[in-house]
Amino acid sequence: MPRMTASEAFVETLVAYGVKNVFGIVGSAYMDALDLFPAAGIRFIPTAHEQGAGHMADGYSRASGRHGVCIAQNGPGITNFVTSTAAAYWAHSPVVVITPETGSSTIGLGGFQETEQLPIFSKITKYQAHVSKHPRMAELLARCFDRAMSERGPTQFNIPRDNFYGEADYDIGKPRKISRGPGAEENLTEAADLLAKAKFPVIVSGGGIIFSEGVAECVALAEQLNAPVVNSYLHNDSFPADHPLWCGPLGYQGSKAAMKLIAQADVVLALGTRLGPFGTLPQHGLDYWPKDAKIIQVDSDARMLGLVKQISVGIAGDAKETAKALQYRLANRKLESTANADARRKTINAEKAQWEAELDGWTHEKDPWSIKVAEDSSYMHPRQMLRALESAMPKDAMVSTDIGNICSVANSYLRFKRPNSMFAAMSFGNCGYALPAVIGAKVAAPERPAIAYVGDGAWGMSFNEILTCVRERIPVTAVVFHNKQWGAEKKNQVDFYGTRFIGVNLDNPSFAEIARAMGAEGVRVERLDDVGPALASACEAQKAGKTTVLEVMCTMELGDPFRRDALKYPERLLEKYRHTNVSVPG
Ligand SMILES: Cc1ncc(C[n+]2csc(CCOP(=O)(O)OP(=O)(O)O)c2C)c(N)n1
Ligand SMILES: [Mg+2]
Repeated sequence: MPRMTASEAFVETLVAYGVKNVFGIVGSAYMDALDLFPAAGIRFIPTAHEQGAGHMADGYSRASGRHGVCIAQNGPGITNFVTSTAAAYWAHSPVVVITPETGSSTIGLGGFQETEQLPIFSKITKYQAHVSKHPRMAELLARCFDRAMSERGPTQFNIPRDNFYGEADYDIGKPRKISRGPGAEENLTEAADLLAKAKFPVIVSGGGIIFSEGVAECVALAEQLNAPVVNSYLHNDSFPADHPLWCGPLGYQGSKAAMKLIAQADVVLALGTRLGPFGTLPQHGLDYWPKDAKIIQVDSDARMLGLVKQISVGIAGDAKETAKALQYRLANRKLESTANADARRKTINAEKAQWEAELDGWTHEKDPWSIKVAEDSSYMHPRQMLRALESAMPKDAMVSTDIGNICSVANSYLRFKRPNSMFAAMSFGNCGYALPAVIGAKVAAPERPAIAYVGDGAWGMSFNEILTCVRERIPVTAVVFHNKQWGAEKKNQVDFYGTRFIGVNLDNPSFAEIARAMGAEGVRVERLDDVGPALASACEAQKAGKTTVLEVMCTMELGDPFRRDALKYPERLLEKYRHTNVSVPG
């Protein structure tokens, strides 16, 4: 065990785990270690805000399949990581959040930049390590890396800042790749029996397929069963969209073809998905979840099995390994689904064709409020604009999406041929995710076009990171949907609160001009015909190191709301508020 300083042990552990990029904002707390980064071959990427750094680490890990790492100053720098860590938690991203803490000899005295940093993150991390003595530096940091990967989520490395100093004999860890198996024999046999007898099997391909690098195995199993494959919510890149068995995503603003097909299933194989409640809610008026079907759920976390949906068989396994094992068990067996394969293929094709035709014809939203606001506007219908972006999408693009009405509607228009291509804000659903996430993704895959879809409200929370793109020459394209409103929330006021608008209208400056002032390119797009060419040239400009903000002018029309499931019409009891009552339609 070589003798070294604690800072050296810290940096050497990062090197041992293959860390090449660390996102953060400088701070005295870890300056002794930071000073070593260049000599260690680690790029420190300074950001505009620590939340941005956390999302970048998340995007980096999602694009690369490797760890993302972020670091900041004790106290306020660390509390700025809360939202990004929660987002990474729900995206299952292996982000190592390094949180230097106030010095151990003065803790509790209320000195400078002090707060208890472990309780804050206790519910949004998979593991927390606290370095109480510097000789444990390397051991605990290595554990944070291993657990982030094996438990698929952020881990926290909390270190009182004085523990960056001192000497010891450190044993530098090596990454431990602990593979999960396909699940228990008896569960696999049960699942294979159900699948062999299924007349209309449907596969849900989830994030676990991406994380386990199991797309090829999922494709092989789908082909063996002639089973339509639907993507779990916001994992549109979990199955190749150009495959004949691909049917599109479930969930909010997802594919009607996917929903209508899964509704007919007698057996559902949910591969690598927790079947989260928000991702399986009724949509487009379709209550599609097949209540009488046998459900086989595969998840690497046994606690997710049967948590949300009733299941017939639960398999605690690695999605890829389970898909392989099932394929093996089904080979040379008589499969009921073979007999009617042609008919089912026809059904799949017909549903897909119908949905495409519906999308082509769905040029604008058809509710009375949307029709009225669009009539008075010369700007673009969001759906037409999203279709134009889809057609112009460059090959091999990575797209991050924010939380908002237009970003959500985009779900139907985002198709990918390969995994690690779509980075949505997942179930934590925080506005301000998409730009920093795609910046991190671009660092991980500089050769791929990187595009963020962001609403104008969410843009206000995150456009500071354009500074990072320019300063650090990380070229991305941001498509900002300028509709002058916090649209997703306004939709609730339209549908449930008698179109009384409170806090939802946005009087914005020109985001294209702001982008130019920040040193990026800024382009305002008002006409549908200009959308595709603008996206293409902005992505081309990435090759020359240029970041572009496309300010896309949209009407105020709004698609279906997020939370129809959770809102009620107001019913006030006090006289002074009675005028706000809205009577239930119909
Ligand atoms: C951090 C955060 N704050 C508030 C919300 C609640 N919220 C959800 S969608 C939304 C509106 C988004 O507006 P915008 O980004 O302009 O997109 P649009 O809906 O107009 O397309 C808000 C405020 C949230 N999800 N995250
Ligand atoms: Mg908006």
